[in-house]
Amino acid sequence: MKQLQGRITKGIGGFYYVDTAEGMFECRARGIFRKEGLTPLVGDVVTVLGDVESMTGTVDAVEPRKNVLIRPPVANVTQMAVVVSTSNPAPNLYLLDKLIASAEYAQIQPLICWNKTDLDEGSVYIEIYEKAGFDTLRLSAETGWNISQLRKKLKDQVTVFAGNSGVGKSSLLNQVLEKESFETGAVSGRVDRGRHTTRHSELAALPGGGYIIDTPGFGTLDFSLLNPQDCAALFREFAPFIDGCQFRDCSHTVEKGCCVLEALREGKISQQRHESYCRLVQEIREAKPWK
Ligand SMILES: Nc1nc2c(ncn2[C@@H]2O[C@H](COP(=O)(O)OP(=O)(O)OP(=O)(O)O)[C@@H](O)[C@H]2O)c(=O)[nH]1
Ligand SMILES: [Mg+2]
Ligand SMILES: [Zn+2]
Repeated sequence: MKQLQGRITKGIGGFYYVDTAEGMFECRARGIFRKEGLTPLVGDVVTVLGDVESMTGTVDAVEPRKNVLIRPPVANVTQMAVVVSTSNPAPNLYLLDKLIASAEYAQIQPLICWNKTDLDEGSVYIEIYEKAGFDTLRLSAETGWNISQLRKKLKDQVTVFAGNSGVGKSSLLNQVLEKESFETGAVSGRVDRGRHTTRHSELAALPGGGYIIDTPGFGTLDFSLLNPQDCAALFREFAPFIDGCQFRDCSHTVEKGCCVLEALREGKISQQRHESYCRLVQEIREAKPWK
């Protein structure tokens, strides 16, 4: 038996698949974890006691986690690639803004990936996000345009790919890996069937270092820990104006003399981003009327 460091890439039916310098080990978790109420997660950095002949072993220890995402359940994510298509389906900017906010909330770097630029350039939308200061890529999984740029951004990061169904997350990942690792599917009919082409979360190792995670497209996020007054901090381009706002309890939605609203009028903050902000505040207020 040999002690090895590795990363859990997949968990299925009580087995954990751990990527190590000596290859992939199929492991069981040590019984003690269950007693302690600890479930190893995809993304965990672990110590394995492994048998190199059979490539099987046990997960013996889990390193402290830097963060944990609930949906998908993944640990130690460093970057969220928020994928949005310029066309087919048309961009859902509220979902995009919510995904960005959830990345900011989890202190994960957002990377906005505009896919399907072969169908539509999408410049009107893209410029909003560039101006707001986000790392933004124009891509096409169909033609392979800018995939090398995407590879550079993914190097040595643990990147989760998020975005609604049909935007091309799996297609982009297949391009990055230069093989058909992930199942893709046609856009039409998905909603009717009520299911996604991608159904579980799994880390894939990148040849140059780093991991990527495909996720089933999702349209809802867990903001249950978030209060309305925390939302403004999740819209990074508001920051310089929030500090200047003279009202301590300003919601930055309707108040006269609000610096954020002033910046909005002057075009320093985009109308569309501020609308998403107001909608998110409203959504959280409705979910938590006591706040
Ligand atoms: N024209 C064009 N079509 C694309 C592009 N990328 C993906 N597609 C197509 O869009 C459809 C959906 O792609 P998927 O990669 O399965 O989308 P997904 O985001 O993984 O979807 P879920 O797994 O359901 O969340 C497929 O038919 C792809 O061929 C692109 O850049 N341009
Ligand atoms: Mg997919
Ligand atoms: Zn204000």
